[in-house]
Amino acid sequence: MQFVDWVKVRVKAGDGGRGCVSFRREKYVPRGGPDGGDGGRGGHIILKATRNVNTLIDVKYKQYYRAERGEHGKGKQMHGRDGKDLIIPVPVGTVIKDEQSGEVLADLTSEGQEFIAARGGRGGLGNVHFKSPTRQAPRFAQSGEKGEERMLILELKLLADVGLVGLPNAGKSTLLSAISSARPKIADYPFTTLTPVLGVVKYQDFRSFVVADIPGLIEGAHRGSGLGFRFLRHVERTSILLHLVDISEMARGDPVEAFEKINRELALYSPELILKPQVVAGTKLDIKGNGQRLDRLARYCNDNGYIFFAISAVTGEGLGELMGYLGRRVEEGSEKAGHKDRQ
Ligand SMILES: Nc1nc2c(ncn2[C@@H]2O[C@H](COP(=O)(O)OP(=O)(O)OP(=O)(O)O)[C@@H](O)[C@H]2O)c(=O)[nH]1
Ligand SMILES: [Mg+2]
Repeated sequence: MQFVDWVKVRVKAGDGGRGCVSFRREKYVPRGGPDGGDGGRGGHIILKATRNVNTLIDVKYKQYYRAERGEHGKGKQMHGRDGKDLIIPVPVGTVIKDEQSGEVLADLTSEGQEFIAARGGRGGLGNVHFKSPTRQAPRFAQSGEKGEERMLILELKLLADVGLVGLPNAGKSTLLSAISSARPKIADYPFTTLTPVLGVVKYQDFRSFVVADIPGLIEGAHRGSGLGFRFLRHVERTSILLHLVDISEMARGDPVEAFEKINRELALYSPELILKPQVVAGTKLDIKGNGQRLDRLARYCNDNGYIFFAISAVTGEGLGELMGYLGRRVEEGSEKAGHKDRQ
């Protein structure tokens, strides 16, 4: 299925129903007073976060949502029925912005969270409200208020604890499939992963954290080269980046250069991203060859204050230590944040 994480959508709440102009008719009462009821409220447009959807694709194809109008008021002081609210399901992690001002209106980070994106118009008052000593028979009523209409930008930013970054082919998806039940596509060519994939890593019996695998990054990614840039927003909310570097004998180029190249792209994309704590893992330890690349990267990390692990997603070597470490870091991070974003 197509992964859609950015859409523009127009929403229009329901108009309020008209108030009613009506007069009582009773036997033996020749001139009954006004009894026109109020119109109903128009339906709201409500965005609701749910885990049942993973992308914004439905919203993208619909493009325009309109809620029901309120019913008009009726005689005998009867209120018109309110218009039905229209609830649009969106994935958890959807950020809602006003298209015109760019202002963030809401950030739906937990299951079931709702946001009224456009308010239904109030119903108009019926003529029963407009009777006064000098005006016994008001022949008018209020019309209903217009429902709000606005253009929204919806942006999905996945909620994960750890984001995997690295060059294409570094072994990100293979790692994710080794540590979680997620099954991202894996292959021996760059840009195998076309859309982000989340996996839940279980460790120490009952604990878990979420890892996001995104497409590989290449030089120029921040300008739009390759696929990576489009998906970097999905690691913006992680608390740690796990930076993977291929240290196998099959890899080409200098591992330190590969590492720095990715970091330059991250910095150019967003200064915040580069300030996130980074843990480095040299991958494909099972085919490390003479180990020169591994040694070079390990020494660089040591000299530059990066925590370094060497792993093989194929044999499982080093994975236990790395996951235990990441789990502890994620926990510390969420304690510091006072569990603000995590529920
Ligand atoms: N021997 C060995 N091969 C590995 C290991 N990890 C990944 N590979 C191989 O490396 C190739 C690329 O792996 P992927 O996991 O698809 O790499 P990726 O980083 O997700 O690549 P993109 O999605 O293109 O960015 C595949 O052929 C994997 O089988 C490992 O630990 N050992
Ligand atoms: Mg991949």
